Amino acid sequence: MTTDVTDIGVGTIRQGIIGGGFMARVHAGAGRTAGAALTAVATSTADGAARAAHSLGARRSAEALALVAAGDVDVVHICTPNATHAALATAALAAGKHVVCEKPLATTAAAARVLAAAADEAGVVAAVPFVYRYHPMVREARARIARGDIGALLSIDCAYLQDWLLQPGDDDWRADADAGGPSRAFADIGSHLCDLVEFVAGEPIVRLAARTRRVFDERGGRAVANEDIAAVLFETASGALGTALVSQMAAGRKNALTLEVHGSARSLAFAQERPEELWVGDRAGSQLLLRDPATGAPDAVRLQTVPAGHPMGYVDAFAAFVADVYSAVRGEDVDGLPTFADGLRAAVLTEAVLESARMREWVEVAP
Ligand code: SOE
Repeated sequence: MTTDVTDIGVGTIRQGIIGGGFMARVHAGAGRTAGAALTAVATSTADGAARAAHSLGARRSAEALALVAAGDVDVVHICTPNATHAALATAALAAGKHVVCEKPLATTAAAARVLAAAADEAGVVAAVPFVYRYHPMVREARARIARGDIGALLSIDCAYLQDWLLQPGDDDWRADADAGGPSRAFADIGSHLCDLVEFVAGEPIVRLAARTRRVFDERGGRAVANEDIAAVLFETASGALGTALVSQMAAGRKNALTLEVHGSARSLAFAQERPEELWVGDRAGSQLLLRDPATGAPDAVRLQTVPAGHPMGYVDAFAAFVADVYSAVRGEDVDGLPTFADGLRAAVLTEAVLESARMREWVEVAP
């Protein structure tokens, strides 16, 4: 890592962000919390970049390809529409930069595979924000499963439900297959869900059967070619059976990611909108565990920045993710960092879902 010592501290990581929307704001805030300096922001237009640089507090605006090569940027954060990820990440890796690329890493598994290989080759830190891994109670669930608390894994019941595309007039670039890719609901939020299933359960999904549904063929006067809803049956390596419902049209549900894992001894349930809690299901009496750095598993405790009773949430999880990226950039070992290999995994699962839905068949997924 090179550092410009003229006006920022030695060792300060210099962040460059491409994109000016909601996620760019989240990445900038998380970078600030992690002690980074935001040196440059790029968007698709010079005016947009200047506005975004001002509102995010960057030192300057830039053009995207200039930003990835800039000498005053150590880590490039890519927060642009899905179809642009692969080219920007490729350019950043070629310039020797560390990269944080929003999910989906690419709109095809083939392109994601090339990126994962390029990241390995470059020997840099290349991460994808599967940010829900960074809720302390998710780490608590993962640690309990790893140490055998729930017994043998039997079944998994999970969902990711939103309602922001409920109406025919609701539109977004994600609904445009050219910008968003061939999958929408699954690539956008189902990818988070599958990542969490495999991360928490500690085993891969090995086969799945899916149906997808597009409720409106047109949004914003444009033809829609990707799905609003996906329902998936799956099986994990040890034979656990799972169900996953993914929808951007579930009225009243805003960001309802839920994961419930059933073992031969106990169950565990986490709900993203109630991130301070982990439900421990037991036939002899269930418990609602509250986040508490005094009692948690070490990996859950390390992500807690405030004492029990001071609610932590999405923004804290994102800050913890970015802090781990920067620790990895400094050469430290961090457990559970989602990398381009995990981005590739999500792309493979997304293609398996589309293929199964198209063929109306179970599809094998290589671990
Ligand atoms: C929109 O569906 C969105 O912002 C996703 O893109 C994010 O990944 C998810 O965390 C929340 O919903």
